Amino acid sequence: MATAPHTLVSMPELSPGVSEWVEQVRELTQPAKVYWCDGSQSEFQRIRGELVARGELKELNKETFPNCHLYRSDPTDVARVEHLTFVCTQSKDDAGPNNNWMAPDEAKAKMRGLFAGCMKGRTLYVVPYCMGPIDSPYARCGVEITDSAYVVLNMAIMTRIGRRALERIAAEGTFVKGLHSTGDLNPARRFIMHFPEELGIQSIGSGYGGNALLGKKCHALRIASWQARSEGWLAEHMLIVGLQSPRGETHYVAAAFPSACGKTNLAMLIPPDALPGWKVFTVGDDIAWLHPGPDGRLWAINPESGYFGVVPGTNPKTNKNAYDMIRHDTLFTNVALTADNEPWWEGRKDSQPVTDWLGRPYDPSNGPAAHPNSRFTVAATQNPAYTQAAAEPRGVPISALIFGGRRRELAPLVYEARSWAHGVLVGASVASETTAAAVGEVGVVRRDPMAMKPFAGYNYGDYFAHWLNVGAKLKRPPRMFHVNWFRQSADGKFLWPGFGDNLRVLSWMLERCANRAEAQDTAIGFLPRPGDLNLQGADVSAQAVTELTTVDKAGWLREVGDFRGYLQEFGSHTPKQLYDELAEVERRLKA
Ligand code: GTP
Ligand code: SPV
Ligand code: MN
Repeated sequence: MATAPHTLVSMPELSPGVSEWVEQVRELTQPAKVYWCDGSQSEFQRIRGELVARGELKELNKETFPNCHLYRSDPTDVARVEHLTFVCTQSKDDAGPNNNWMAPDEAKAKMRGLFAGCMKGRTLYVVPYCMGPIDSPYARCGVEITDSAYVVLNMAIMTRIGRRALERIAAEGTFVKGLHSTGDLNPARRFIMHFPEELGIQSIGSGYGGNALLGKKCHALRIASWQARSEGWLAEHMLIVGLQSPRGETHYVAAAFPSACGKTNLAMLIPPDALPGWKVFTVGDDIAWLHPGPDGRLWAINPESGYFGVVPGTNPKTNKNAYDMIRHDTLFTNVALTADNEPWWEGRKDSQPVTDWLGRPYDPSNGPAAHPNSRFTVAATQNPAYTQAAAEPRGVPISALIFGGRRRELAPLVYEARSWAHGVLVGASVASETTAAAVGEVGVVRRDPMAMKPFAGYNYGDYFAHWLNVGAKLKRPPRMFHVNWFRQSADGKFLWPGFGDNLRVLSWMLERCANRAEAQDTAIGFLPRPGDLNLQGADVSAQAVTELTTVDKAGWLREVGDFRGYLQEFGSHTPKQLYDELAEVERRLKA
């Protein structure tokens, strides 16, 4: 077979700009070896084999979970660390009160000290990657340098890595520089630093998820949101899903929910039997890059090529697509094991754990068997609902934007905003209970505008203004909605069945978009009356539906006051239009 001419050029020769930076990092970190990842299947298998041989990765049951492996992270390193994540802009005001800030020079000096000699005896991997379809004008490239082979495997699944990404970098001349080392995994020496003005990321002391897979939250959200602001687009914590109705119309919607609040599940939902004729297509499960298109609509690409998804709760009833998808060729992190060497997690009902996520014999008094933030890493193409639209260079047109949170109380099942500006207010007012996706207390309601509290790479006041500006450019803006799948009754039970049944809410939204569905006009927006939702065959009481579609005026008046106080934290950065929209909601609540 003839060799393609471009493979005659070695990877370091392909991009002198990248080579020069790799050389600087090599001098600083002093690895035993430097290895450039070409992104081939054979390379992936070799690196995975080396991890298995070193005992860092455990092969799972070959018959029932072929090509699946378990990785146990350091027990102190199991989630994102928001308190150790910084946005380092020249001006503190640019990072805003929503971010931890450090002056760039101070941050670099601190990180230089930590990176000095940190790769002694280790391999330095150079991972060129592309976020988005490689031939998309909206895709952006970066290079992650890491000393973690586990990170390399994850990046290989989650992004498009290797030679083609490097070729694009060589042609474009710019790339995001991401430097990562697991360091000594000591939380006291763990920092995730962002330098948006220089397109730089430096991360040390963690090997886990969003802290270490730098293409994901660090690049595709924090750095990208900064770039998107000056370039007129949006980088968001959103799933993208296509819904084909029984009429044969396909609409794409994008939805922002905070971490561990249902994006992966909604992106691949299975229609309930009572709603025949619907088809669901997953474009993305975590991140959307949204661009105003020449046709006046908003278009979305998924910059990722895989899913780093929450394992607990996944079973054939909640999410059969995900359950089937992770039966083969999947990297599991921090799950438990059965006696048959199968992965096990809370919510997997068909077997029992014998070993917990820490490798100890399972004892319920030690807490859950799988870590609540245990994750699967899997190629998007393994999803039964995967669509080729995810590889479409121009992306997909968005008919509706959805915001949501995990709220026991107050927020109804669904409501629709009156306009784009009102929708920005609705998105900005998202509040949600904290989850195990980040270190810290779980179940505390906090403000999480557009589900971007941990990820907006600049001042939230400026971010809200940017959202308003993007909408003003759209001739055919998507409708905007807010949902809450997590309302609870007084005895702590979910009022709404969720998962596949969420299609009942989505179908109402699409009917609203087509001006075919009715609604009640309330102070907070348009809500379905119970009769406007298709609830045929749904396991939900009439009383619960009434509760889910009622606006608690006193509660909402308190919410408005609380939210106004929150907006004031951003001082003069908060756009006046947002206060005007809030005043209008308040006026209606008092009317
Ligand atoms: P990140 O990957 O952290 O950004 O999270 P995500 O938003 O993709 O969350 P995911 O879909 O993984 O869901 C997190 C948890 O919420 C899982 O344990 C799910 O089983 C549960 N969940 C998802 N959708 C629903 C729902 O509609 N109702 C209920 N009750 N639980 C849900
Ligand atoms: C999240 O926390 O929102 C995730 C997982 O999607 S992580 O990659 O760790 O950010
Ligand atoms: Mn996420």
